[in-house]
Amino acid sequence: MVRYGPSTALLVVDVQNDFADPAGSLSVKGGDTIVDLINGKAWKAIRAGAFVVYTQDWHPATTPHFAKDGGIWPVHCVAGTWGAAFHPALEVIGPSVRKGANGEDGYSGFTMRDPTSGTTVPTALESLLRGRGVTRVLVCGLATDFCVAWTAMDARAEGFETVVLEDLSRAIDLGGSLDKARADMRAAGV
Ligand code: VGL
Ligand code: ZN
Repeated sequence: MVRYGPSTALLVVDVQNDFADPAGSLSVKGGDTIVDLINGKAWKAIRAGAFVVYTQDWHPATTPHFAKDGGIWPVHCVAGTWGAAFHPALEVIGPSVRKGANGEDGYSGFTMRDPTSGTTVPTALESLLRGRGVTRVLVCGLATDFCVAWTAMDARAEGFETVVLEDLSRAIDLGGSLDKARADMRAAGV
C-alpha cells in the first residue's frame, strides 16, 4: 500500500513519445498502457498534498549517448522534437526537469555525466525536492531498467526513502538489464 503526504514526491520519469508511443524511436513495450495509470496516481498524490515532478530525456542531435556517435542507443528524445515531447495523454501537473541538454550522458533524473570531462553535474531535481521538504520518493515511468532504476538509486543515495512503482513502469529489458536493475536497486536499498 502506497501512502502519500506532503513529504512524499511522485517522480514520473521520461513518459515521452520516443519511449511511450509505439511509433517512437526507442519504444518501450507497453509504454502507452501506463499513461492513464500514472495520471490517476498523480492526481491522487496532489490531492494528498504530495509533490509530482516529471523528467524528460532531452538530448542534442549529436551526443555520445547515441549509437551513431559512439554510444548504444538509437537517436531519441532530441530537444524540441515530437519524440522528446510528453506523451499527449500524460497530464503534466507538476514541474518538469530536463536532462542531457548539453550533451550529458547517463540515465538518472538527478545527475548527468559530462561526456568530455567525465564529471557529474546535478540537475534541478534534488533542490526542487528539498525545497518542498520531500523525504520520500516514489518513482515510475520509462524505462524501469534504465532511467527509472538510476533515478531511484540516486534518490536513495541522496538519502530519500525510495520506492519504485513497477506496475506504473515498463522496461526495455536489453540482455538481462531488467533483472540486473532489480538486483542493483535492491542492493542499493530501493
Ligand atoms: C532511457 C535509454 C536511453 C530511459 C533514456 O529513459 O530509460 N533509456 N535514454
Ligand atoms: Zn536517452
